[in-house]
Amino acid sequence: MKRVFSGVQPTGNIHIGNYLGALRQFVELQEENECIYCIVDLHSITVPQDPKELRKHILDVAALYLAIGIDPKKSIVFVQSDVSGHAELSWILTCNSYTGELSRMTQFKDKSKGKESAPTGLFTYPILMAADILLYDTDIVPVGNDQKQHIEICRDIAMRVNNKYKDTFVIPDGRFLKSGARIMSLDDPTSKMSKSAENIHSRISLLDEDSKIKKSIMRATTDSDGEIRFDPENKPGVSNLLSIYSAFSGESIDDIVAKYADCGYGDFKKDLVGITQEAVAPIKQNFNEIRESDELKAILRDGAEKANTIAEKTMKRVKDHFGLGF
Ligand code: AQP
Repeated sequence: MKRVFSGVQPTGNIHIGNYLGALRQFVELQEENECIYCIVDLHSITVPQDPKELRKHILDVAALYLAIGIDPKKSIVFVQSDVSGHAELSWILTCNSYTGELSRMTQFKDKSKGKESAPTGLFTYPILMAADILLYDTDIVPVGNDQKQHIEICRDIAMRVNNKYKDTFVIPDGRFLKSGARIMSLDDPTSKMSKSAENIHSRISLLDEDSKIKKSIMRATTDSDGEIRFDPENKPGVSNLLSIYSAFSGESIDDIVAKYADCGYGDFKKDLVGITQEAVAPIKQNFNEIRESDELKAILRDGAEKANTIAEKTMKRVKDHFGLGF
């Protein structure tokens, strides 16, 4: 049995990119592994958050975890700031990482673009993520493609520590899906779909109303040549819609292209609207029931207790190996 860890930032409603790239793996993996799923609130404050909104989003993400099928009897579900080991280990790893390697992270470059000075937390984000993963002796990290670089730096730091001190950390592997690992923005298919993008029609949230899903897909950016073909370089908009269609329906891209060979974008988009609405309908229904129930907070408290028991063991080992304390 392998140990699995992953997390989502409570920076807004989970969108279909988060779901197709990462979250649907969470459900599948819990059947045969020991899974730990976290709501990474400490990561979310690397950019300013409204405290009231943040609290709401933490519970929304927790409810969405359960709504998509994460079973708290099989998996540990908890909030990152409830386990102090994340911040503690993060500092120890900070002392074993270099500004050079952090400066190469594309997420930092993107999020700090055009700013003379960026928040330090944005710069050290990958170290906190490494701490999240290493704290639980994680074997597998199911994430979207955008996290590849962060998994690499986590592995580098872990190997560096293992070489310098006694064997301390398990070296984790990222798990990336073939289909849906990078869903692009609907209004600008050259950048990834994101929770915090200003235009709400750039994404589809798992909690969107049917009418909003329809509007966002029907106005999604395509191109003027009218041919349904998978060509991410020259036809990023159509290719992105084909990826979403394939990830939700399970049909191969080639089969979908053949099916719509004689159709225009309008017919293809209309069918994609139906497929997407159908896929998120049960999640929305489950979410509304779970979000209102008293059980949600009890599940998070129980999850934090279980996570803390594992984290404390790792921290004891780390402190022993580093000679910290007495
Ligand atoms: N567009 C995407 N396609 C596929 N997977 C994606 N993920 C994120 N965007 C896509 C994966 O979802 C998981 C959770 O992501 P996150 O909440 O940690 O933060 P993020 O990567 O910063 O996601 P957003 O939605 O873009 O948030 P904001 O707007 O706040 O920056 C991760 O496994 C991620 O790979």
